[in-house]
Amino acid sequence: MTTIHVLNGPNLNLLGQREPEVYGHETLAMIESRLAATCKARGVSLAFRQSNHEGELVTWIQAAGLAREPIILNAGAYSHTSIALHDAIKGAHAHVIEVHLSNIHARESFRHVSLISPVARGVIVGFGAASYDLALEAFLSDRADLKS
Ligand code: CA2
Repeated sequence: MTTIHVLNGPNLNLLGQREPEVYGHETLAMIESRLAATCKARGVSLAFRQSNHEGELVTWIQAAGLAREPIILNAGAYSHTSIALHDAIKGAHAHVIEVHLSNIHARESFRHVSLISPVARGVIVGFGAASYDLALEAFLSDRADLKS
């Protein structure tokens, strides 16, 4: 069975507890349980993870990429800074949909550039927690990308 990986970067463990006006009221656990229900109904498995450590995200991206399993990635602030994550995606030929809860282009200028976007298959930003659901739907509706 195909596994879809959802990888979350630094500070996303705080979701729903602080800055709800920017990031909404849903916690990461709530997003995970909704995505898990969708995956179960559609016959794929879900690996949902969060880390505050860049190297751990690199390891997870490499493993999923080399296994030809798709990744939904919210790299948080590392999106704007991490050549390591960019190289991991490129090096492992990972199929990544980049997601952001907020519209990074409508915020501070330091958030306008993503080092993930040039190596992502697609980018979904600004729809709050629904950004994750939209990314999942994109993978599920393009089953050619999924390993059987
Ligand atoms: O909009 C997004 O999804 C971001 O990836 C969220 C990151 C931010 O650095 C990116 O520019 C855009 C921040 C995640 C931190 O989330 C928090 C949630 C609640 C309270 C504090 C931080």
